[in-house]
Amino acid sequence: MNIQLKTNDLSAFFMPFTASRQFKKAPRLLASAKDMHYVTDDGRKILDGTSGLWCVNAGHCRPRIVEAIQKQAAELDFAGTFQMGHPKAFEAASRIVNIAPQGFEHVFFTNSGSESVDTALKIAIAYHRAKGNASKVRLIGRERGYHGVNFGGTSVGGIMPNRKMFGALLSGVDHLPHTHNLAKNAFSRGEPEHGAELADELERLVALHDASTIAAVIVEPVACSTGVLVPPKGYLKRLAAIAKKHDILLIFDEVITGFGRLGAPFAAEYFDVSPDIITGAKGVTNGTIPMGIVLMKSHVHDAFMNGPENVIDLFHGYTYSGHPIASAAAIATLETYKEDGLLTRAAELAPYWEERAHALKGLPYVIDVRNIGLIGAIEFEPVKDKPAERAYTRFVQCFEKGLLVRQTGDIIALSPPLIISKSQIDELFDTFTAVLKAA
Ligand code: PXG
Repeated sequence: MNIQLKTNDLSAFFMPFTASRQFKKAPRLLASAKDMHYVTDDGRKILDGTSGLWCVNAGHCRPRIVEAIQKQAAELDFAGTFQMGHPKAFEAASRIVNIAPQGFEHVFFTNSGSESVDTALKIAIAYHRAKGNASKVRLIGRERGYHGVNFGGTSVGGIMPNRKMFGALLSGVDHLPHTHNLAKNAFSRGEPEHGAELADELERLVALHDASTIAAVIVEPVACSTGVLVPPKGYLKRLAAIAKKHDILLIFDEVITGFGRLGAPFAAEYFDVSPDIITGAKGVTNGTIPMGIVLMKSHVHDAFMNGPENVIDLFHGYTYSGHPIASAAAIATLETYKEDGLLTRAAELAPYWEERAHALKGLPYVIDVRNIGLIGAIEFEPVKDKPAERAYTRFVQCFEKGLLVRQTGDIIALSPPLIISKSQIDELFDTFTAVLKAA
């Protein structure tokens, strides 16, 4: 038995999405956080330019949320929601539906974005079957899409390294092309001009497979994980029209764009597009307690309400669906968002954010700047034969200078908490500019 457990031993934790041997030689450890900042284990203050992992929309350790979690843990630690219930899960569901886009009247609870995506895909297939269209089973994703890491989400996802190690994945999946086009759209402010016609590729897939075999198409309204691909003007509307025409359910994966990131509660409202299903997670509890959501319109939900009343509606769910502590955290999070006006605050900050982001044009190796809402991305010219090296080096240099950014490939993504002040936006871009100039 190991009785001399070393608390500073980093070997036991097999870290997710991490170059862990490199990391463990020079770890970056965060010990505490408050509002816009982390504090490292050696006491350095770090400006959080990424809302943790795109989740801490109201800033860190907000008292109302902390207190709600503490109180709930002492009052009702666990109660299931299979053939049982507890009040907070119903209250959280009602409150989430209250801020959801029009027509979204029901919510299924999960524990993560990945689970929300797999739940949404299963619901889409089951929906068609319940409506008597059992042949509608195919799922359409998009190249460069990220829908989490479970089998369904990996299958509809379009990021090669996330797929290649994991076998043939789900059958019956196809992909739309991604919308990234540096030649035509580099340095676009907000939605790029070119590429709406890429939505017509859904017609091509319908021609190939026939609509009678296709259950759903899933896209991120803004593809964030892959390095922030903002949809071309008109693209999402065109995609929605084609999906509707063929009775294909449209799923917006709003795990990142939900809860105010673009300046509207959900991206569906921002883009004025009405999907059938919306997946969410992250911001629903401000990142505090794992929780995911699958919002759906009544026609989707009601398709499951036609069987005998004594038979389970949907044979799907998780032990922790609607967990009491997550539910309490969600309620307190929504109250905090409301109190601080955070679900729309990004709209006020977006013009200033855009100005500061695009001022990076012309700095060494910067080949694109993209932005929407309170999201920004800077793409670098790769170092020859060393993909991702340029952006990774800058990520480390930013951290050393007290700024947390997120690196993916040769792209740096920025997505600060929605409470950020203008002077903190200045601080973020001043630090980032200094790093880029020094390189
Ligand atoms: N869908 C989308 C659109 C996401 O962005 C997931 C599903 C999966 O969520 P979970 O909770 O299972 O991780 C995500 C997650 C990054 C980054 O830095 C992005 C995510 C997660 C971690 C890092 O880009 N997105």
